[in-house]
Amino acid sequence: MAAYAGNRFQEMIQYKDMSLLDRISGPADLRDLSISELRRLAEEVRLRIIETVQRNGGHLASNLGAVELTIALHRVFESPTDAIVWDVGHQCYAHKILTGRASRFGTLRKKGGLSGFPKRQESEHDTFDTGHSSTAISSALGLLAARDRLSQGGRVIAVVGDGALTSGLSMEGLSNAGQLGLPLILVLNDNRMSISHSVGSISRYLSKLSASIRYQTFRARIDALVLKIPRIGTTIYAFIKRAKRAVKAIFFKENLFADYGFEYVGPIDGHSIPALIDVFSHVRHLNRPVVVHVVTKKGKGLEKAEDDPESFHGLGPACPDIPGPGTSSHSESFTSVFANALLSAAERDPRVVGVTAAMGTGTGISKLADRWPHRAYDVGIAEQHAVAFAAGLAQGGLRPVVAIYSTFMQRAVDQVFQDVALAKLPVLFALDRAGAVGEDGETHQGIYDLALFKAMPNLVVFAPADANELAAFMKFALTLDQPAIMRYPKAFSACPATDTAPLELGKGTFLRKSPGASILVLALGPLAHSAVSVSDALRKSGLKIDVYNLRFAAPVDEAHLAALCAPYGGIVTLEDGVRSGGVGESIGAMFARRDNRATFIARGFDVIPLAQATREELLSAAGLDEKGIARVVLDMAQSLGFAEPRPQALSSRRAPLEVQHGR
Ligand SMILES: Cc1ncc(C[n+]2csc(CCOP(=O)(O)OP(=O)(O)O)c2C)c(N)n1
Repeated sequence: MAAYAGNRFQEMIQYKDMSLLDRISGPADLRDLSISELRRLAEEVRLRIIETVQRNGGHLASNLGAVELTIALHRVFESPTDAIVWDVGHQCYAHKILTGRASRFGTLRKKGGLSGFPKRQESEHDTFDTGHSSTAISSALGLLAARDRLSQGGRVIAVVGDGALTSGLSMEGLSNAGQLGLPLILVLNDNRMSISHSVGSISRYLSKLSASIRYQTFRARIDALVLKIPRIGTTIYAFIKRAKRAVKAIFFKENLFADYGFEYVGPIDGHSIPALIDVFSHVRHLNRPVVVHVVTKKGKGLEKAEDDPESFHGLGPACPDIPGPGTSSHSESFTSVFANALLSAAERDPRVVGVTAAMGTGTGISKLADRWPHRAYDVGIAEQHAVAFAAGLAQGGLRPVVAIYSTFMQRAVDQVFQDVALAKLPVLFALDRAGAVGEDGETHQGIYDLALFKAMPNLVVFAPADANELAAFMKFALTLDQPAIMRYPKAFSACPATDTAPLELGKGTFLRKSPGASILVLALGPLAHSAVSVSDALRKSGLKIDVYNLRFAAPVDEAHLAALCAPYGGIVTLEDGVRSGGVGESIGAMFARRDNRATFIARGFDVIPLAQATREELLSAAGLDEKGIARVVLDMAQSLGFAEPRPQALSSRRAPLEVQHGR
């Protein structure tokens, strides 16, 4: 607590014993509370969020900003009959706390614990499972259309941030909502921030619109003053009220949302519980689509988060990150290696520019922006646009580097295919957070990119094993006359000085090779270094395991790979992605085509939603940690007659995701 707490929170601790939260078992309990009790409840909820995020990590600033809004929504609407749809879902902590999950809130983002995002499996109050941005208007509208068709009651409320609104998907939803005219309630939670400052014309437009909040405050003061005038005060007040309505009508005609076919109410102070309750109580009776524009402060109530909402958007858990395999205290995150490599590339080549979709800091593009603001484009939460835009940049003669998290790149699969790959344009994609991602859970895992992109024409797919390879590939890719993807995890890189073999398109490199070795591990990305650690450990007990770093998932020089695999009796592939459609499956198919009869095992993730846990826990469950790799090669060596029965400690458990293709 101490690290975060301002004075206000120290005071709150004093009345923690008389917790109002303990009296809330569901949203209905909010209806018995007075406004001052609701305000106190907001403080308690804030404290609970801060304490938990400090321990477990998670989204802090967005959640602190949405506390009063959440309380007012649950006070007025009757969830789950009235469905609340949270866009992205990263701001749903207060909602979770108020909908019967306060006692489990300490398990947030832990393996087997509460998700950091809405999850239908967790509660009937969670309408959709989310994590990716800008879907709420569309999915809420669909739900409303279904309810309308099936003559079911209940209001549907979409809560969308100003950042999420900038996405094309939100605009598509707005357009369709205006067309259908169903009574969708769209709460626009405008804090002027995405993760960084909101960008783009829509954002500028919202700022202009919000400027009128000053007008409303001024008006409220005038009202109060006028009412104090003896005798004629009430008459003047009634006159002003009529005039105000007229002013309001003129103002709203100019409104973008009105043009889309929505009623518009706002802007409203999103931290004033009575104002929010008042407006929600009115709009719940409307029979047309309505936008309630709410202005909030990201990080509200916590000084540091209010001052620097970007740094407090998402926080890691209290314990330091556990370094990846083979790392030393000098190791660096892949993200940081990428950011520096991009700077060097930009220094060498003035055609190099960077593109990010609202993730400048997370991807490292912000480093380029700091140095050359005009060579870094933040396009907002608009992955599809980012890719098509990069196609244009490349067609125009630049060398764009587009940095997007693996999971969010799923949004732009078709733009990668049509606008970049088919057109063979030299765009370099840097997919950060590839592989098992961890605590953000199912929606954020980066395990599908290999299967999605490796089958696309002209597209090189590369996975650096370490920092050296990432930097080398940046140089290499920017000399290619074709597009390339480079995918790497949120992890620290091992940087052994030994791996300096030059890059050759479609070929990998041996990291361990000894005469007479009977088993070969083919590994993609940083798992190659885990395999090296295992190989070195087993060598001490006399077992020789060779390790080949595949480097490329596409293209693969099949003849070269087949020839180097030929001498081995057993082959294991390792990849930090789904096995189906992955490199292991392709290599297995190649062996079948070429009649390679080695015993073959492909390790990777099954095609089942990969739930939240630490990255280490996820790799371990899939048999992709050092212990799991040792287990599989020892098993194989034993079945091939090259090893003594393995020690008990290793034989206790077989990884559940393993496939045997022994022939
Ligand atoms: C498709 C997609 N791209 C990027 C992200 C990463 N992301 C999570 S929250 C967020 C900012 C959302 O801003 P806003 O909607 O204004 O909500 P706020 O955090 O400001 O409350 C971003 C970019 C995402 N979740 N989904």
